[in-house]
Amino acid sequence: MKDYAPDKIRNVALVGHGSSGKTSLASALLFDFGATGRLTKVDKGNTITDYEPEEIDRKISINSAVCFFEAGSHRVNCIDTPGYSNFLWDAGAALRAVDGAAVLVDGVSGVEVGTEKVWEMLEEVQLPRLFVINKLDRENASFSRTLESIVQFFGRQAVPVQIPIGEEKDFSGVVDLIKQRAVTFERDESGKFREEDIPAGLKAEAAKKREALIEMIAENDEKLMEKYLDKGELGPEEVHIGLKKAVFNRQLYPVYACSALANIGAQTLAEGIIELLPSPLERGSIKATISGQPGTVKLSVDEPLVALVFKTLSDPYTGRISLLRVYSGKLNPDSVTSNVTKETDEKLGGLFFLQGKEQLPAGQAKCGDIVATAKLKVTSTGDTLAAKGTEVALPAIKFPEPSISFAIEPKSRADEDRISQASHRIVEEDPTVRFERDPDTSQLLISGSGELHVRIITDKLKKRYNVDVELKPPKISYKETVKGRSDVQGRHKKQTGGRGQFGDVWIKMEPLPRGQDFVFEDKIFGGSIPRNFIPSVEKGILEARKKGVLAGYPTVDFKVILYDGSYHEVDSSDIAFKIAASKAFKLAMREAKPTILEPVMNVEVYAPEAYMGDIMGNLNGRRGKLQGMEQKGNMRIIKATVPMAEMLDFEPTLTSITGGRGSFLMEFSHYEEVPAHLQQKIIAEAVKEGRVRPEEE
Ligand SMILES: Nc1nc2c(ncn2[C@@H]2O[C@H](COP(=O)(O)OP(=O)(O)OP(=O)(O)O)[C@@H](O)[C@H]2O)c(=O)[nH]1
Ligand SMILES: [Mg+2]
Repeated sequence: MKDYAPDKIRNVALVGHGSSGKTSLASALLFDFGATGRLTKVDKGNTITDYEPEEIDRKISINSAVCFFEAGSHRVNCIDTPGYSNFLWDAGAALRAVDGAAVLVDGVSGVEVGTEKVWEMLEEVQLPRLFVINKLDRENASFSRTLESIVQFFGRQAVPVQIPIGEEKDFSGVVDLIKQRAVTFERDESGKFREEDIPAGLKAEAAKKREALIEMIAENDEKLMEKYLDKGELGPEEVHIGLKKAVFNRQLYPVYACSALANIGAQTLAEGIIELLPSPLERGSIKATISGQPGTVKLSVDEPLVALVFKTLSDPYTGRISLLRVYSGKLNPDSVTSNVTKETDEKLGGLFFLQGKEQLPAGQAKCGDIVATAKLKVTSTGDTLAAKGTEVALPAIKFPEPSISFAIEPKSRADEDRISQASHRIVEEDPTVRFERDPDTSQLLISGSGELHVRIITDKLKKRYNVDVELKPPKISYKETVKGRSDVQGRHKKQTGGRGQFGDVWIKMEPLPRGQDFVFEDKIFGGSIPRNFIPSVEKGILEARKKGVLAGYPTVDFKVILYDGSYHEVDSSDIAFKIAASKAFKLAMREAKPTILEPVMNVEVYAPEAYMGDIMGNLNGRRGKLQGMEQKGNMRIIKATVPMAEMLDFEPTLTSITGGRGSFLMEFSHYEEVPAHLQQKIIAEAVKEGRVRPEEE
């Protein structure tokens, strides 16, 4: 394979809301530049970057996938990232491997909730970026309306460098405002194009838009501004350099027009990626911690090795594959590097470039390259590998906490035996999944960032690891607390021949504000309970509080004051006081108006205005409380808090209300009391599950 110097490499992530066309765009680029022999399609399940069975089945991207194409003297490494909210964290990790991003926006829907989320992630890593308005061939697509929505959300720095020729079924190419030419594509998906003069009908608009673009470029550079004011125009070189600089400094975000599916506009976009996004060398440097101090790493082939593991793939056959971005220096196959994050050495095996799942041997990797290596021993996603003796650690990659749990039941004994190894493998690849045992029911719980996420994990368990499990309904993490005060005695006395058991405590219980968990206060004076037994009382309560008296859920937000008791010279013991305390806890809780708390989520719904009434009505029915409304362009944003238990089936409902034009995100907010009539149901359920017995003492 041809060797590309770092200044000839571009590393770009394709990011955007779910279904905006990232994978289709990657397919078009790979085909147009000869990396594939045919135009692959998401709907045919044959794309290079959606190769996992779970992706092909569902026609969505679940994992970021690396691919590349060679365009003239340049090599462009593309990371096709997932846009669906459950998997957006993986797009965030991919941003750590690239020097720029293309943000895709659906030309019919405009900016959606996922667009905003990827934008936040881009802001965090401060990457240069451009916009691609995609799907311009679709009915109701509009470049100008979508641009308006982009400007409303992200500011007037989003500036078109193209205008479309034709729209909807007539979309056939673009007018390039920079090079002042028209590029029209064949309508047969071949990607063949002709360069022509700007069509007469678009000349006036193109001239106006070009002037606006040149003004924006000049605005960001004093010298160019002077020249522009003087001459009323800028030379081609000045436009190029000025625009490139403004993109690099995130002062401008060029906007492109495209239909990935019809293969129109992908090549003109590739030109933009190569000409306007920075090479690894142009990026200059990145932040890092060097010997414990904040510092920067210079991006150069001649510096010592610094590389980031931004993703791990795990396969039952090939084992573990680590994907690396080399930021500085060179990486040789079979060399020993230092895993700075884990403070130990790591020996590498062979190196290869990835074209989707295909592995192409790489002789060496260097500054700017994205490579993979198999079977690293200690290294996991987010680790920095550096030359031995260098103490450079790149910032860690952030992963979200899971927000939903389901109980799973292995279908057979054999499945049960295999699950532990399989779950280990899955977590290695996807650090946002958790496998845990519920301490109360000893059921195995699987937690992830959404129902789809969890369903995909169970698919993986079955298809890749041959573990068949049944997914039970999701578990809501209820908690119990008290609303009133109580004052009770807990007494444990047993006399069965020989030495007896005796413990006796008096406690008061009172509620604490939400989020304060638990406080134990010792107010024993005058030795009614000897000091050495007091820790046993506390322990007894700590153990007992794991299960509330209503439905057996953990208890929170209350205080226990131990203020009196009695003991027996011979029969009192640690265990007797623990039991007495546990009895006292249950009594106290029963008498202090116990109640059940439920997790409440912050929910943000994005949808066109027309659907607002229906969405609000629906959220109302889910016990939602409206927190605010915003308008951005033709999009309305509803912010509400809604109990998690009511949100489990919101997604299909929203899709059906809005015909797929609405989107939403949710995250945990706080705990709140469950209304009384619903508490009865939770209690009945707990009795059925054997979590509590109705007459339990
Ligand atoms: N009409 C039209 N359909 C498109 C275009 N681009 C993509 N699609 C369709 O939109 C759907 C989603 O396309 P994908 O390429 O999978 O979108 P994505 O952004 O990769 O989606 P995720 O990875 O799941 O976030 C598929 O059915 C595509 O065929 C386009 O330019 N025009
Ligand atoms: Mg995709």
